[in-house]
Amino acid sequence: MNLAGKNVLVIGTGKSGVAASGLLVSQGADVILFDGNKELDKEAIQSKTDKKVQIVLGALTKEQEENVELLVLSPGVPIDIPMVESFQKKNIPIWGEIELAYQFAKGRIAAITGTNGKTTTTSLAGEIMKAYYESVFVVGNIGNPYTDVALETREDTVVVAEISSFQLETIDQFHPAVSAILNITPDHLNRHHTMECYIDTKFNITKNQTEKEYCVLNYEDEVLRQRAESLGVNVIYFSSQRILEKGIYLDENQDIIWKEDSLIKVCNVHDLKLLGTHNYENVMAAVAIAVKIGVPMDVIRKAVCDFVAVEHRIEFVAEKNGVAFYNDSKGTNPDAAIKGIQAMVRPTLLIGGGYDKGGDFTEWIEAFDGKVKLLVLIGQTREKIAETAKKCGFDKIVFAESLEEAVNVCWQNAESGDAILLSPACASWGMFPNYEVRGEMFKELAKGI
Ligand code: UMA
Repeated sequence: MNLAGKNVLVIGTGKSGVAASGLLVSQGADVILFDGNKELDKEAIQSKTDKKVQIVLGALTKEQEENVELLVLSPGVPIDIPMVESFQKKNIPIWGEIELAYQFAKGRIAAITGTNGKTTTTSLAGEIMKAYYESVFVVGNIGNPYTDVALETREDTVVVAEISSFQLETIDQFHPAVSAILNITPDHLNRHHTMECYIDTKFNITKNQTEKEYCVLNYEDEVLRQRAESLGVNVIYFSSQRILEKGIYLDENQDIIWKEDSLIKVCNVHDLKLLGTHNYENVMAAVAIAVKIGVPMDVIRKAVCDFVAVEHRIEFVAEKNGVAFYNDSKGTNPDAAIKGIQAMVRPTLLIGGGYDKGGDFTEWIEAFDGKVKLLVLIGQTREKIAETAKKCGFDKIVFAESLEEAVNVCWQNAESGDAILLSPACASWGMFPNYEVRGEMFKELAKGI
């Protein structure tokens, strides 16, 4: 689409909206960058954007609304809010920030989605690509808007993109050469309403792929396996539980094996700096993606063995008087937080709770498995989690008003040999702008003790 002189409305003044506005202005569009939150600091937003971008907070005028020719949405903006629906009714094209970037980007894309493991897999796939290709960009939900770099991409570029379900709601022609869906468990049900809708949205990642291209799927995820046959794309499975006829799997010797025409050992899990079966799955997915993009196995092997865990994901922070602090702020849903508690090998004082995404906490509490000495709850979900915990027979619960108070309560109750783990099973919103800020604060508090 030629955007010169077009009136474009961008909703959301976070990272994505700011980056999208920059790309649009560079293409000659007249841009309004809008945010529903009228309390935001307009000057601060303007300072991050081109001065040609008009910032509007709270509400648009009727004239501004009527002139819109293209709508660009930040990931955090649902497509079913009245404002977006009113443009939909007028047949105004609606692109997500990812779609906008795609329209102007060159090169091949490896796109990764799934409920959990996306960031680790994306980072690792990015590291593997960087070890072999000259022009590589790691973008998307990982925190780097694609629109920030779209114009720097070339024909030989490889873009590794972490794509959330929010971003998949608003793609149109976005077309990865290789896609991956790591797993699907309940998350973001307040946004997608039903599990069915959430699953459909995740599968959007393959919608423009052809039978010449690849989608990497977890064989052990029944939802993924059931849908695989109806996808018009080559499926490559990974499995941490069984030997596959074709694909990539973990064998009885803990070797990761790539099996296509012949059998190739990638590495043994003891060669990795990542811990836990969920991480071996992430590694297998990243390897499969890299093979299909065209990276030789010896390059992959070295990059995989050199890779260290990403920040905020079961990250060791410090040890004080024999008490270890772990930051798992990225445990933003029950399934991710289950991995967090499963990875603990010490009696654990666990900090949980946050924004309510409509999930159920039963399986998370059940995964405590006698390891949790004390559960300190913060945020909007604390009553809901406490009720669920009590139903499951767990009542060593304390409420705290802030993360600082939660850390102090844990510290006062900890003994040498214990772990203090922030793994909230909830998004940070309401108390923090994002999980990174929550994790950073936890690390500062832990180090300050
Ligand atoms: N806003 C409105 N109207 C609405 C909703 C939001 O105006 O109806 C405004 C808010 O007032 C706010 C702005 O939109 O000022 C925020 O936009 P945003 O939420 O899209 O935030 P960004 O800073 O652009 O960050 C987004 C992703 N955020 C979300 O998906 C919620 C970031 O993922 C991503 O890193 C970033 O784009 C870069 O592309 C974060 C995330 O929490 C990490 N993702 C979820 C997850 O991983 O579970 C999906």
